[in-house]
Amino acid sequence: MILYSTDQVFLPLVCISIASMVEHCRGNRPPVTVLLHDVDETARKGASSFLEELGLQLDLVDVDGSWCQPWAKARGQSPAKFGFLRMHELLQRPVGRVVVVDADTRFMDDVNKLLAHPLDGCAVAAVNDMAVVAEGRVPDLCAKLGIPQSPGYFNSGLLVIDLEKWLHANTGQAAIDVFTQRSEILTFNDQCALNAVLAGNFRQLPIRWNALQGTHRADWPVSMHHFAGHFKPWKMGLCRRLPSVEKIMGAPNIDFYRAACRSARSHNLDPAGNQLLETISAGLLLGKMSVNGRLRQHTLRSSSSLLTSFASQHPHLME
Ligand SMILES: [Mn+2]
Repeated sequence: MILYSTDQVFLPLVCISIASMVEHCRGNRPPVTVLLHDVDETARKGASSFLEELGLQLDLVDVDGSWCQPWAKARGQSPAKFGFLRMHELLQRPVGRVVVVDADTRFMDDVNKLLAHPLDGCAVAAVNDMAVVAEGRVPDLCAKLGIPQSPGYFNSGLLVIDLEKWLHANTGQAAIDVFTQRSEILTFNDQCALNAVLAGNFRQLPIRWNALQGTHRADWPVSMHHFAGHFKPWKMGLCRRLPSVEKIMGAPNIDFYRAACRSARSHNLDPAGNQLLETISAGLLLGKMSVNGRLRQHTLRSSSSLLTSFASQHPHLME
């Protein structure tokens, strides 16, 4: 089972991520569940007609996200971020393993490999967060969460979960309890909460499965792009044509999202959504300054020597 949790704004990107996943499936296509938070009828119909063409076993599940208020709102977060923590109540078919995926992702490899990946008795497998590595923040974040520095701090953009073990350890509820009881330890929301609860008890996946934009070197292999950084290939307005910006996002990714967004729009799904303002401001001085700032930060991160030392210390994660 592949699981996405979204609100209306990110629904088009979820559809695009699913399309990229299907494109790279060699064997069976795993069933897909999308948890929908505050999605209106037009967008729901658009998503189901877009996804219908992919020939999937698909469950679109409407979720009432009010259970995580007021703390989600207080943190400025959409309830969609937390839906997967209660997935066992929401999934509509029996499942052993769940791959939880962010909306801002593009698959380049067969997701069935993750469904078969050994978990060595762990409830969760995930990829070390290389942005956190690049910025040298692993020691501080781990200390704040009260967890060991090894095997490190993972990114929650892609999680492989053994549902039975996850339920047995009450992992989802324990992460929810962090929000209501220990929220002062949190820096990155659900990601920090899960890292705190698992306390290093996760199986490390090769970093190719969560290739974070901005900290993934051009010569490292990629099984899934994660555009969590400052540059989004589906937006950026005209700035995406700047050679420096295009180089970071990768021309093939820009082309992929351009075509995918066109297809989404033909199903009445608008990936630009509320991003019109950004498109307009991108041409203005403010936009240019913010792009320059992002470029500076990108250069700092991507040239960090901590990335190279991580790579040499963890050769098995670089394959
Ligand atoms: Mn993300």
